[in-house]
Amino acid sequence: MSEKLQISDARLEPISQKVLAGERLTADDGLALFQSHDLLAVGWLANHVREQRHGNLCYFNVNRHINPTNVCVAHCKLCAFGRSPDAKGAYTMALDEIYARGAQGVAEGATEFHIVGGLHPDLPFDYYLDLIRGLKQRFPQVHLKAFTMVEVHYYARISKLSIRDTLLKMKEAGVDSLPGGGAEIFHPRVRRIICDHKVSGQMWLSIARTAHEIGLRSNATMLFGHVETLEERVDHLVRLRDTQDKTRGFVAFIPLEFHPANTGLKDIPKPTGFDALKTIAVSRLMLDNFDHIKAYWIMLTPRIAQIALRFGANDLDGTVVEEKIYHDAGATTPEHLTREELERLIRAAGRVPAERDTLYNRVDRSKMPPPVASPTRPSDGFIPAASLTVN
Ligand code: V47
Repeated sequence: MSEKLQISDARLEPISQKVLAGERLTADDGLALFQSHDLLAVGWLANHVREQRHGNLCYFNVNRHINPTNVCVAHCKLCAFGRSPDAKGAYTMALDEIYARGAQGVAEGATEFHIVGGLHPDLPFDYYLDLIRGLKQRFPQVHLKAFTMVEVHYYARISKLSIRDTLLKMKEAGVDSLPGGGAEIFHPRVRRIICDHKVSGQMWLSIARTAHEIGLRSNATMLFGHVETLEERVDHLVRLRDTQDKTRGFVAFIPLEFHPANTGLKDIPKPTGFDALKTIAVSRLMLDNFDHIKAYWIMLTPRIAQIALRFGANDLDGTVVEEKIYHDAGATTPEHLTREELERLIRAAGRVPAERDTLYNRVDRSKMPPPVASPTRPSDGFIPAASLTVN
């Protein structure tokens, strides 16, 4: 990217002055940024803010996704993952199966389990609490980032508890933070089309606020590139920014690119790389109170995610290992990148890799007990702790 800002779209001039002066952007500014085709200028500004906050560092973590069930009563049009209980491919993991996955993750050095699943019609809330207790008991050192606002809402309903009490029980069982999924686009017009049985945008934000109030931090996402307008994207970002002003509980923001294959919206063309990079850049510029913007390589592809590190993103997410939500929706990316591969992508973008935990504390492998090679995936990117260095 050029050392100097070069603007070819005159509408970006006043916005660039605000960004350089550290002033908050308005919804109209956000819209102008989204409407602009001057991607390099938008990216330059986002990169400027990103470097002010994080210098040259790019974060990643060693994590493992666990999706306990894909059985789901919501039947969202946007989703290719959820199944009816008797549908082909429907599964629900026994708790021992989940613990075995956890053990495998720990053997590979995971510091986080990212746990999300479908809204199962028959599993009681206790299944999820036992799952968390069991993982925490076995792997107390691993951060459990578990259950989206949508799942929390469902558990409250099936257990007849308030949202607050549901969250308190989750916390007591060992949930450390919440992932950012299920936010989609908050505007009701969009939700009616893509996920009409899911919690409203307002409810999603209210649950996030309650989680933050009881000391559970969370991430936030935005699913882009389907039926939403640019105004609705801006509205989504502004609502998140307003909530963050109140709670400061959001850790990271993850723009999620829509994958249409095998969904009820399969005729919608996939978002372009141009749109993905612009959305990451505009998110960085609008969300001035979010520290971290993730380029989730699983959905962006490692190539676009790498470029995003110069367009506002400061994190590549993690090693992941097993991913179902995007791969059921036709993603052709790998399900796993090794730590070495993540570091190579980061270095090749001129950034300095920094391993982090879920809350962005630096991970120093030299101070951790060495992971043991996994019995089931012995040579898949496993690097003994002794050979790891923290930058
Ligand atoms: O909530 C579902 C989205 C989300 C599709 O918090 C789809 O660190 C695209 O939230 N095409 C789950 N997207 C993933 C998620 C996430 C990912 C990585 C990190 C974190 C974090 C959170 O994926 C869902 C939904 O918004 N999704 N189906 C689809 N066909």
